[in-house]
Amino acid sequence: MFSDKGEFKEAFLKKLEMTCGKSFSESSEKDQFFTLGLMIREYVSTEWINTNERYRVDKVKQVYYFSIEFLLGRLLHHNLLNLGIEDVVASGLADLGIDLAHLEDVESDAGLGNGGLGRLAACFLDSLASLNLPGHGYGIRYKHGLFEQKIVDGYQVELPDQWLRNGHVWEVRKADLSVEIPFWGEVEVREENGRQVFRHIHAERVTAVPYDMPVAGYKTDTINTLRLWTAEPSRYPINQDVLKYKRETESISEFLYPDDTQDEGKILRLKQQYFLVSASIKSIIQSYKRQHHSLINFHEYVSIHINDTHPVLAIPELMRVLIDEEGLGWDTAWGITTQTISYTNHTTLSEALEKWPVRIFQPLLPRIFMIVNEVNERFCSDLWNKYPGDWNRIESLAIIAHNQVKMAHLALVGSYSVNGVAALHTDILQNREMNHFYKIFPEKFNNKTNGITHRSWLLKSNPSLSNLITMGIGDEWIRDPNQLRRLLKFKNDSSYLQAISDVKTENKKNLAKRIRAQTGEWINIDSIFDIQVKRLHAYKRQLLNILHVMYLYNRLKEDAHFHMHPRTFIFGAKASPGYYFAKKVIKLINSVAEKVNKDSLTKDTLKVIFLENYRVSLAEEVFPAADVSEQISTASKEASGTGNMKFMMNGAITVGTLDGANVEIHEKVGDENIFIFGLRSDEVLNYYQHGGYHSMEYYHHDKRIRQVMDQLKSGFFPEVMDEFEPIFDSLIMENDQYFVLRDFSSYVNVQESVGYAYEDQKRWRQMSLVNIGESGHFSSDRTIEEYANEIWHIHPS
Ligand code: 26V
Repeated sequence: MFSDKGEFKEAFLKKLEMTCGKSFSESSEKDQFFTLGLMIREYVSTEWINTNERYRVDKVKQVYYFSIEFLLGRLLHHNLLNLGIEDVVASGLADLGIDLAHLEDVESDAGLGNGGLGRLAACFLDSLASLNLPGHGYGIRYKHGLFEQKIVDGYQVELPDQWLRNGHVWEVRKADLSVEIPFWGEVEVREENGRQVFRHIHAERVTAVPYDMPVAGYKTDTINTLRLWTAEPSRYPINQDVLKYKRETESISEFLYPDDTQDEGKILRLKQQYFLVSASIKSIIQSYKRQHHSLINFHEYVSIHINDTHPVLAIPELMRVLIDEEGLGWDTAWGITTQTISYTNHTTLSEALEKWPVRIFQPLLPRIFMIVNEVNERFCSDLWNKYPGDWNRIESLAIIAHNQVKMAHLALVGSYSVNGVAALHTDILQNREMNHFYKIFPEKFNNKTNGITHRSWLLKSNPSLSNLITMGIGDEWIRDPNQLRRLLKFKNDSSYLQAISDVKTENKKNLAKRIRAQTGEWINIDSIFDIQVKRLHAYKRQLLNILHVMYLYNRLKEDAHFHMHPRTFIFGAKASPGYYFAKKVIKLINSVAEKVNKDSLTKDTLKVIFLENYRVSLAEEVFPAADVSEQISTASKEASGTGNMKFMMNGAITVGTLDGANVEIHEKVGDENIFIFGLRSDEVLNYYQHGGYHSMEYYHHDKRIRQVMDQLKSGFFPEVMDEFEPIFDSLIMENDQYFVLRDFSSYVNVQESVGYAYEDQKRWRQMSLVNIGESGHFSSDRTIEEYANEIWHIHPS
């Protein structure tokens, strides 16, 4: 059906009539998209079944990646590429007068994630399948993913995301594989044959219904599964408010939580977490039992990976199943569990570490709480033997303390592997944040530097560059991204460098066109496209970037001789709805944009653009068009970053601090091909530990800073009088926790050298080439191979 264009067209037209009940001439783009999607899903179904059959018959060890987020974006083009049918489909459709690119635009983003953590999960699924590894994702099918962002008068406004409005063509509902999840109620304890037996009674039951999506590897036979759960009512209770029950159950899979400081106390979020792990473990055990008689060797065939602590209740839930349902003793169950579960930590920010009040946890999950309590007691008693009398240490390591359940501690105790996501991050975990645990369980700790799938972030999103690469070194790099290093031989080949630069210009034109359509702004293609796209957080320091823009504006206004290469500063960022400071920064960026872009003196040199509703599908247009990648977090705060890798792979040059994976990017490309500035992580941590930073001094001693800071309060933005005072206060009165002013001067200097470097186009193009050539290391194929070999012990099948 997809091997021959004629056959494809015929099948497409027939399918369209059958599914939409319309003739081709009456059909809409939506109909056509849906038809094509269905055809693809049916096309993979045989291989999908075969893959599962192979795993089952060969009893291969499989990994299940539990994640509260999967940020997939759109899948049409992705699937066409991986299945190797893009050309047939595109040309077949073209014959029918359909532009494939238009059909792609019909698809909504599956935005079931906040940012890096959720996108990492999506990249991992692609690498697992492409490497023929038996690995599946388990998550929640949120009715509403991350909110849609509108900018109104420069302010962020949130609208609910409606990605399921037109259905989701890639999924298959499997109601027969539903499982029931109990909440609330009590635990009844009885003695049976000299053994304590636990029964969860009077519970409120919710049905978890799986929706499966095929995950096709790049030109392989492997089709893995992403299983997303939906919450539905179980049997309706008699004599109760049926509508209320329906509403309450369905609310579990209604919304993705936007990461938020006020997480504390949100029962629904804890419900979501237990819902995910309980449903997933039940389903894994069901299929495991179809192949094996006993659960004793479970860990030899199953690895469960928890993406951050959100799914950490997998630990007590697996214990519960093994003990209460399978009749194993505590020690046996604990042995199996702690050889099954592995855990990735994605942040050291204390405000992001999950803690649940016992008063919420215990009534909602009474049996799970008992198990966590038992785990805690046993762990504390081990600690007591190891550190007799050291109460302070025991208190700080306990899983339950001060009436709170600490999810990271549970993960550390109940798993066999704990990894950070970049070398620096792992180092900080081991030697600082989790040092006490590292001393107890040194063998558990390891590093797995993040990666991105080069198939999505280069092959798919930047076809012109991909073609050029293939022309230069053949197409082996698609299977083996390390081959990209072979590009380095073109370092002195001016025609190849020119061609790379031409591709960049073409991509910049495309982005400029979109910006023009959305904002009405004309962008100078010869300006440096300087881009910062990521969630808005104080530690990521979008503020440093925009304050620098204000400084440049001042220079241009005050000094007729001031020279700078024209620059377009592009931002894209969503702020968590309750994050007051982050929203102020968005408003500031938009106010600066308004002022700078209108000023006839500066508008040809300086432009500021805020891209509304930054999301995966927009990201795919942004990275290929970047000259400069802004990775300017306060050192020690960004666990890894993955946007940094996407920019690098598309030939942008990083302006960054030595934070997260920037450190490793720097090691790969060398000093000459990156712009490093600012405090180092040990300097930052030193300041936190010993004090010594007084932001006020920088305000007084650096008149560039003083001018910009005063403009936040004066009539610089006439229509918003005291709007930015909270920003001023956080920098001056609250002593600037993120060292924005401390790093300002260093940032100004490095940005000046960026401008000079760009004007030496030969040098710039060489830098760009080196970045592309060295980016293969940051493919998630490398990352996944490390996880497979060193943590999961799974093999290609
Ligand atoms: C959550 C919160 C919630 C409370 C307010 C502050 C805050 C700050 C950060 C987070 C994110 C926690 C987990 C996370 O998404 N980490 C990201 O994971 C990426 C994939 O490993 C990594 O590249 C990013 O550096 C890391 O921030």
